[in-house]
Amino acid sequence: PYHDPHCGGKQVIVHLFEWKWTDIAKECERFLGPKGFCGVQVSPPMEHAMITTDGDRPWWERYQPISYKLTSRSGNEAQLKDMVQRCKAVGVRVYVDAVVNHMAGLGRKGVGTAGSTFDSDARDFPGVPYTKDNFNDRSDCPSHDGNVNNYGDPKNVRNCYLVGLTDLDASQEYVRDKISGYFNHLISLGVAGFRVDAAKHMWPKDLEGILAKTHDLPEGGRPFFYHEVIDRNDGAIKVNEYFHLGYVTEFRYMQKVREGASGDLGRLGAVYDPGWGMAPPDQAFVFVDNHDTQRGNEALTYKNGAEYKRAVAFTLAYNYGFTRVMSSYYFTDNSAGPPRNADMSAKDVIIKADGTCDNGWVCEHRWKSIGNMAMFRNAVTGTSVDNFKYENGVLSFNRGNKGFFAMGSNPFSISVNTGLPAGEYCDLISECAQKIRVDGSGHAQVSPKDPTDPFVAIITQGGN
Ligand code: ARE
Ligand code: CA
Repeated sequence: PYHDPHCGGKQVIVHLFEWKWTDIAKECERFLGPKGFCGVQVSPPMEHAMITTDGDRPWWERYQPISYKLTSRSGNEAQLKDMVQRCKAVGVRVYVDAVVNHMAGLGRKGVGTAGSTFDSDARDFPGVPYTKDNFNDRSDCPSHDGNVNNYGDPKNVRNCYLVGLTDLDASQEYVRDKISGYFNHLISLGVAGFRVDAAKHMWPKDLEGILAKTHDLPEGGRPFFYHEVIDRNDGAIKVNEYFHLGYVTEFRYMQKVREGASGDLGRLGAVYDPGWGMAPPDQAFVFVDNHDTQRGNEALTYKNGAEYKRAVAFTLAYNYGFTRVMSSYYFTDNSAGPPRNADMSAKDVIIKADGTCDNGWVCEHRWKSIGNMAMFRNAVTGTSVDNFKYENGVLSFNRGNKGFFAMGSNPFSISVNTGLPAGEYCDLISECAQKIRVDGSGHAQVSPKDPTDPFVAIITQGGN
């Protein structure tokens, strides 16, 4: 019931990490709508702590809630509402990163981005309000120091403090009312769904209680939910505990796609490994990297260039899971916040004449072999992967009789059975700068238009 993203059957969302609401509204209108994106995951919109480290404001301050007032580094409520509505008007929905497992970390006190006071050690958040009684305490948490430190014990994972973040007791009706009230407020503004941050650290039955109090969308239907549950078969918490509550993040996909895209591309045919406990395609929420893993060394990221493009383009061409594309800013320091002005506000996203971004924003979603694949994914929905083939460094397959995709580690020219009816089709990657001619037997001569971007993608519907 929580698996419909409410975007007219489209299949790809993009995480515009740390973008301002005013920039997201423009991006929906000028790019995401026309390119067929289903929606945008936005950074947490609630009031958060303001943390200064080395004269900078780290991105992760936004994962320390102070209240559910809608003023954050990305903008205020009026700007949020305007963005949500303008995106919706061009067919792009907004999904909110919902930080509801906890409030700000121990040792912090002061004023949040909306002006509310708080004192974490006293568990006092008058902007909600939450008081001491609304939090888990040491008697609920089997841990020597009160922190999450034993992933083999669900009670430790869910009742203790994740990196010292004050953990809410969501078994209380009062806490469920406050969290669902936050969701309902966002739904009333036109938001279509939620990423539940740290869902692994919340009891599924507490999420059930919160979702039971969460309204339908104004146009009807349950909001879309996807839960951040990191499961690599290495702890007590399994993704399947959350299947009835929405999609679950599938971190094993991230690992598999990295292995495949960095080496023998043929291995990409085995990215979905049910034997490893991976969620089935209609439950798995997949991505090549996210805002956490792009700061570690386990995922491919924009810094990997060609390998990264292969991983993302493949993800969008294939048939596993519901897909999210990452869109970042350049960074070297893992804590560094978004590109900012002297007054600490985030810089505007600037679009250059060639369609790429400036001012410190990477905009992976605008790279041709990524941004143009949303249309491909939409067009081939529901078809199988056929003629999967890896030969001479080129991976190719078709999606039923609706689309054909090829990529290589190097430029290529292949004669291949595309599985498509005869016709002339626009190559989506080149934005129709070349057409691919398929003969009566389904065969075509296929090579990338731009040898530095070795991908070809064609679709039968709306693609010629
Ligand atoms: C910051 C400081 C800390 C400080 C804390 C409290 O870095 O030193 O103690 O504040 O003051 C983000 C940052 C954190 C940051 C936090 C709050 O990443 O560094 O802490 O914001 O500002 C686990 C969880 C998973 C979580 C990851 C990071 O299961 O839910 O850790 N991911 C989400 C978000 C993060 C966010 C939070 C949760 C908190 O995506 O961006 O943190 O809201 C194994 C386990 C996983 C575990 C993983 C990493 O794989 O199986 O469960 O993930 O290791 O530990
Ligand atoms: Ca918890």
